[in-house]
Amino acid sequence: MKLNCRICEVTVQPFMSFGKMPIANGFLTPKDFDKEYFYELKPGFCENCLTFQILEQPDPEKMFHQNYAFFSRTSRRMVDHFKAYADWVKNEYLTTSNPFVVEIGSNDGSMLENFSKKNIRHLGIEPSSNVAEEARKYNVNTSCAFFNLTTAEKIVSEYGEADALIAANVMCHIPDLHEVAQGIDHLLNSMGVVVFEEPYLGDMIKNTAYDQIYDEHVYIFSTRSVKNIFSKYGFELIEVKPQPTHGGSMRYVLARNEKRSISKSVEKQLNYEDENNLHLKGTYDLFRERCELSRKNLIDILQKQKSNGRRVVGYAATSKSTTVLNYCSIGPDLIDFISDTTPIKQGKYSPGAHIPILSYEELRKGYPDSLLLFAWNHKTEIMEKEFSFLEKGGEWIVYVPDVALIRK
Ligand code: DWN
Ligand code: SAH
Repeated sequence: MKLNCRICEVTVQPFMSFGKMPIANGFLTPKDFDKEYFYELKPGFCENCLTFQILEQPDPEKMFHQNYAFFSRTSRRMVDHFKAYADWVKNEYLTTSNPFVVEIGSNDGSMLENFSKKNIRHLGIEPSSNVAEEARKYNVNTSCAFFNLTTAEKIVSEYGEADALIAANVMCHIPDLHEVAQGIDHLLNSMGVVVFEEPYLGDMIKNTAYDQIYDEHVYIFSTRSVKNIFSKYGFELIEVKPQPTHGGSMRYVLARNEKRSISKSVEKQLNYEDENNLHLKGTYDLFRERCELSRKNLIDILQKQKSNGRRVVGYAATSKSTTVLNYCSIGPDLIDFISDTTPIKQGKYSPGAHIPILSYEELRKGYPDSLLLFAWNHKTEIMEKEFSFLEKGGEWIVYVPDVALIRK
């Protein structure tokens, strides 16, 4: 089948396939097992516009709806991070007398509540109605919609132009970035800025963090790809700032051409990407080989645990874990259950692999021999919370950057 780049439309061949995948956040009950939806997860790298992307994606409405399972507030450190992010945007870019800021993918309002508390005019655009409803409990003005040109037109007619469009972990979820760029162009005033941060391609490749690839993440951006995409719409990249969040992210700042000065950070990051061969196809062939090795090592470790009669429980039913469990064919034979703090996931089963999801309280009733860390991006926060697990002789199984056991 001929597949085209979503950005520049040249033909792109997938460099690997992770096989058939379910909806990453499609937690389900046994009555729905036989109707479960699958698509083929196959990433490709466009050598023309240098954008890393998945070549088949389920319709957005299948992923983002009234039962969306991810709530940003499940990580205390992310809540702190969003406060610092919001303060930074305010200090750097909201310098007019009555600024207006729009966030897309505002989820449960963890970012925008920081503007709301300061009485700054704001609006969240969030298509998943359950998380949008949660945001309203924090006095966050939220509209339930997908961001596109039509949404931007409605915002401008109701509120006027915006000083900043901000986002975290959502730009990489939207297949039609041409519409997004047109919407942004319509929405922002002449000095307006776009600020967003997303998982960074350089970190994903360096750490073999293949679980960043799943249905919602249609793109994994590099500095070069972001610069290319938005340059078609009269926006230039004026700053990049690496972030430690979600296992390695990048914050991008864009402004209309020649309106603001360009920081040296952009050139520096572009050089880093060239030095690390992010523009070359061969990099992705090597990545595929490391994914295959990671899969082999993880299955080996879990099978050894099983043959030694050791009990393994998964820690956090992340979206990322759906790729790992299905790519490695890990099921309830190897993992007893996955513990997760999100009520909407509890009592259900993991997508595809059908491992039971139980509450955190269930885990605390009696630690297993081993915990498989699916939320490796929140390792610091989780290790602090679970220090007694290692003290009591437990061991962590981790797989990013390498498959390994952590013991006291
Ligand atoms: O881009 C996205 C990021 C921001 O969030 C989305 N596409 C979906 C989601 O990805 P994820 O599910 O991989 O996110 P996290 O933040 O790695 O995982 C959150 C899950 O982990 C939640 O279900 C809660 C759970 N968790 C837990 O059980 N105990 C998290 C922490 C920190 C904990 O201590
Ligand atoms: N910004 C939050 C949530 C990230 S999860 C955080 O970083 O924690 C991605 C979010 O983007 C979901 O809440 C999803 O419903 C939303 N989303 C998906 N497509 C969107 C679109 N086209 N416009 C706006 N939001 C979208």
